[in-house]
Amino acid sequence: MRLFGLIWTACFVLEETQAWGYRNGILHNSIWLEQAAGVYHRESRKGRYHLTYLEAKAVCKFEGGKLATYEQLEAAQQIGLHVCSAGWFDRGRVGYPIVKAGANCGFGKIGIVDYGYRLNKSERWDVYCYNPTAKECGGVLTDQQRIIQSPGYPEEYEDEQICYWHIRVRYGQQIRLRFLDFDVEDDSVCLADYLEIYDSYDDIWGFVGRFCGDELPEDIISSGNVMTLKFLSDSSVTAGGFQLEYLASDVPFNTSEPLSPQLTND
Ligand SMILES: [Ca+2]
Repeated sequence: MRLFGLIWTACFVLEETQAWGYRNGILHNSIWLEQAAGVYHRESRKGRYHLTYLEAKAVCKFEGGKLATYEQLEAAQQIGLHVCSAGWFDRGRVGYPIVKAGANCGFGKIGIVDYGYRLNKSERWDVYCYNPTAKECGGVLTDQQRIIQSPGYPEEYEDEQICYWHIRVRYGQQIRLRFLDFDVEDDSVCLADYLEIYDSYDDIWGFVGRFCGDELPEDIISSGNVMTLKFLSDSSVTAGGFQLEYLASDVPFNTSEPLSPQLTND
């Protein structure tokens, strides 16, 4: 029985790994897409709502974590985790965290939308895992100002990295990105390694640009209070990596101003 379990897990994980990749022109990976307080949302690489309770457990375990508890999900929601997809969490419960009420998600509710303990563990949902130590890259950033670096910076980044950073500042604020250092494997159309910037909650809408090479990109200013950064490296050739700083502001940015608040004595 134990051996069967082991084989099952190995087959499941292998299948999950193979299903990784592009779907509808979008590289599909949600491991680090949403993460706060060690909690992150994960869907099967086959797509949304494909995981049974047993499979959901295996996904979290494979990544060194476990199913999030209701309390952990609640703590993550309180610092900004907002995912419009129901997932398994500890003890066979299903739900999702909502920060901003919307017509299409959460029935206008803010907090944990709770579907309760499911009797049928073969139902298929996404999953919410908890792993406070595995944050290699990416995450949800809610600070007013912060430095973002490629994994391992100032060392070279590694092959096959996928990081998502979600910057979420107060409603009504704007975000300005300033690049401090930039060196990503160069190719003419940035197909190998790249950093992409989105003026939105995800990597589907609001595409701003894709960057590679060693030319320092210009400052980028958001239209709203959220931005998404995605860094991807392929299986060969790395480079020095990047470092950038973001700053939030209550008043619209003047494009001629420097990003950092200048501390002067006057
Ligand atoms: Ca590369």
